[in-house]
Amino acid sequence: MRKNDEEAVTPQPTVVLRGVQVFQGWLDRADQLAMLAQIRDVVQVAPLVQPVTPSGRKMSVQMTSAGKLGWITDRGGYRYETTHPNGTTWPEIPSTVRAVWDAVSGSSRGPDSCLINLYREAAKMGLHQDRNEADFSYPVVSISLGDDGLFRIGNMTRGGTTEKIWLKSGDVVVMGGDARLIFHGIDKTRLGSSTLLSGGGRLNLTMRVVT
Ligand code: MD3
Ligand code: FE
Repeated sequence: MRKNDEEAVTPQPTVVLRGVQVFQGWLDRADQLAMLAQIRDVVQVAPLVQPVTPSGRKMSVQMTSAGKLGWITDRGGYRYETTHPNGTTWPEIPSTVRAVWDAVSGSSRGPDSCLINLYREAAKMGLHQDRNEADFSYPVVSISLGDDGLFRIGNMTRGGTTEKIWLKSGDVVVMGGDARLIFHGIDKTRLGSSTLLSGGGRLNLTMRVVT
């Protein structure tokens, strides 16, 4: 489709791994800084917390959310809630973050939730599926900011071979179709590989339709 046509041009991923689409360098440095400024405003209202799994293990990432619903975990289980553990309503999803959803999701419905994960030092995330949402026909869109993260992609069931790709600051990942229920995780981050975050580390923003 030509650029001036009314319907949006469907962007093409730079890499596709097992159906997971990676848009490398989607955001330039100025875009990333503008997004980071909006994330700072979110975190002032809804501070990052160190979550605990239902079995009582501390997660190594720090988390908060924006949007109508936020994903939380504690002794009570994995779930979405309408408020932060401190009782405040989650802030709105920042406009720069929402704009990425609109550009790459191919979905006419907006996201209910934006999970914000901060990886500092040795933080990582084990292989898991995202399945706390009601309808897996909607894609998940994720944005990487800051230090590089080693993203691991497995299969629709646990076990089997995996593939890895380093996600860099400004990369966008879309998991739609069959890839929506693929096992995935972050093995490690490359500390100091980016100067975007003043305290160092990696930020990941993940947008989802929940209900
Ligand atoms: C593939 N976060 O919060 S984002 C998560 O970088 C999560 O913080 C990782 O996995 C992070 O649940 C990976 C990329 C991602 C997000 C959701 C997916 C990949 C996905 C859902 C289905 C398949
Ligand atoms: Fe996930």
